[in-house]
Amino acid sequence: DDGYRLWLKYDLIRDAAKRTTYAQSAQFIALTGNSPILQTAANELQTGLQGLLGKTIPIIANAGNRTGGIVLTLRNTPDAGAGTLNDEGYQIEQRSNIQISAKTDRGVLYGVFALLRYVQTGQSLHRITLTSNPKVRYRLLNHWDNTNGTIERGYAGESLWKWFELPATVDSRYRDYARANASLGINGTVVNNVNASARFMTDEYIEKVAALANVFRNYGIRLYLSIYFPAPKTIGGLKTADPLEPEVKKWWADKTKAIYKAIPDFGGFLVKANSEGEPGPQDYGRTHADGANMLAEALAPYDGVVMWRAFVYKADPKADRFKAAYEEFVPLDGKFNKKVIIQVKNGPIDFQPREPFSPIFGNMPQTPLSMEFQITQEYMGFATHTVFEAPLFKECLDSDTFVKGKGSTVAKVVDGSLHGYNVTAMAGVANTGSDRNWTGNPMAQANWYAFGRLAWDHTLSAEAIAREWVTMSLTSEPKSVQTIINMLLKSRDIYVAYNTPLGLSRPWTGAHFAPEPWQNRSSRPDWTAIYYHRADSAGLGFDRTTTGSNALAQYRPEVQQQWNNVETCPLPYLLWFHHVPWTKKLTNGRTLWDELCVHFYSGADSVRWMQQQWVQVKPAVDPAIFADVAGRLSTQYKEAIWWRDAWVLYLQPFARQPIPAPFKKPDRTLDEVKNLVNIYQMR
Ligand code: BDP
Repeated sequence: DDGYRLWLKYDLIRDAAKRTTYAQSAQFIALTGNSPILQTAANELQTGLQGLLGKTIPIIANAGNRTGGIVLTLRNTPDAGAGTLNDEGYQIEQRSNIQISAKTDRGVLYGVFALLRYVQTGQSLHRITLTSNPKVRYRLLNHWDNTNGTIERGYAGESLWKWFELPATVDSRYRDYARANASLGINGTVVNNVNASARFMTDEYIEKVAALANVFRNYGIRLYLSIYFPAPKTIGGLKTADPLEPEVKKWWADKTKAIYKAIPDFGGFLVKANSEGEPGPQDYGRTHADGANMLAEALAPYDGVVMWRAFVYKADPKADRFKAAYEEFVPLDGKFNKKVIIQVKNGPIDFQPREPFSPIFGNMPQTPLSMEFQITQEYMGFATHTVFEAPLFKECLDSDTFVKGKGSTVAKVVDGSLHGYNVTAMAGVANTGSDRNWTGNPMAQANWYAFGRLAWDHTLSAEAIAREWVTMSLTSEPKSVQTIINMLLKSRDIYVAYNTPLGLSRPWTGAHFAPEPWQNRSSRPDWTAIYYHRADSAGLGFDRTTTGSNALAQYRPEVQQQWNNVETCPLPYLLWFHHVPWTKKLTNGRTLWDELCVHFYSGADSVRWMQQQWVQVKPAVDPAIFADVAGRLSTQYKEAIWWRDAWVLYLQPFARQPIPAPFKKPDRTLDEVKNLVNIYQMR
């Protein structure tokens, strides 16, 4: 198995009796109504059942008096049954037939995938009754793909989009990409990098992306583009890109019109502006709101939105980067056009393996906020380390902001229920590429899966998501399923333990892969590692209490209380908020130094444990996938030790403490580790 089919394997169910039972309720597929998406839904159901049950189920136009089939229906007029459905929700009910009904064809498509998931995970269809609505409206992948085929922070090959061949040649893989996303309920995709090329606004590229949109449309997926803010200058020939200049507004209005002509269901723009060197409205003395609103006005005649990113931080040597996005965006609350969604990374810094939730969540009650997660493992071992991200996503979504009292979770901010808005969104930076198995590491498919499922329903548990994914993708043998779930659920904490335990963050430079806690030189202080961990002879960690940067003040008092006392701060967040003396006794009785060592050493050892778990499932999983993952785990083990040694050897001279028993001193020197990293960074 080369992994290409992802979780949509549709292999024959081995148990013949089970097949017969399913087949009794799937004697035909009746499709009333017609639209390309409904056709997609019927075809997908037919293909899926053909694989699972080993027979071709006929698609008929009308069930008439027949029973024992599956009926796909659109209910445009709300009735008792569909009353609780939103535009993309579905209802599945078994009466004399299994009815899959929805208000829109997309809802029907999502219902079909839900039914297939039921069968794929071995659940009974008898008397099935299921109603499901997506909790957020815009559920998007963000691809950081460039015109030359490379992917920023992509670890699974080249871009899926073959720009040189498009629009004349349309790779069949685009369709499989769309299927996979639709099966999760993802309904939009930004195809190009947030560090955007202006070329995407040229006629040449609009034609190319339109060819992609034509494929995606049949799966209910709308295409979006990242824009380069100064495009009116660079490709439009204007002297300025000032968002308040009439000629600039006109340029964007005309451009938007041209895009909608080519792509009538175009989704809108994603914008990275005045961030990490990208130009933006501030270059003209304007605000983020001025920039975003100008684009929103260009989109006014159409059903499109602006997703404006809040990932900003100025190069101020005295500033705490943690506070930057909040400081720039919170004052703008209420100043954005209705079509603007502010897209906020889950944490205040940058997709670290563990971050507290961004304090922007909850603090812009008048502005829809989109959650931006990073699926691609930029900071989590690329495609070699196995890190299941659902626990990370959940940890953030379930965090309580307390802005409207207890229970004001980040998820409720994002799904609009806390502040009562219905323009809601979640975005995941994609981990897909041209590798045959899409994600490089077969286990990383689970992260794409988890993002999609949580964007649909953030109340799903990480365990439930893992169970679905493992059962559909790897094996249905119960003991092995449990072993893999167990391993997945622990994998993120294991990574954190050897990489950034106790609230450490960002111990690296450009590549974001090799350990470099010693890295102290860069064009900006906040692009060094020492800026973040602040190791010195007194202790370790970033003081963000009132004696330090006071970033904690950006949270509600109840949240501050959880974190602002070094005596009671939960250990996973300790060094995010405190500069802690090396010999300080922590809540569990160990000193900081000893506790760090426990994490580094046991983290690395736990990768061994993961290897042992994986060996146990060998008989139950496909040999090629088994070998692929086993190989990656052995690399991960080597690299976990590398991380452990780098941290321990680098921190020990500050801590001036022995490595506690039973751990053994690394059998290499700090210089040797540094040298390894230098060689790694060479070209
Ligand atoms: C950082 C990445 C960089 C992205 C940036 C962003 O290293 O490649 O461009 O995030 O999100 O983490 O804009």
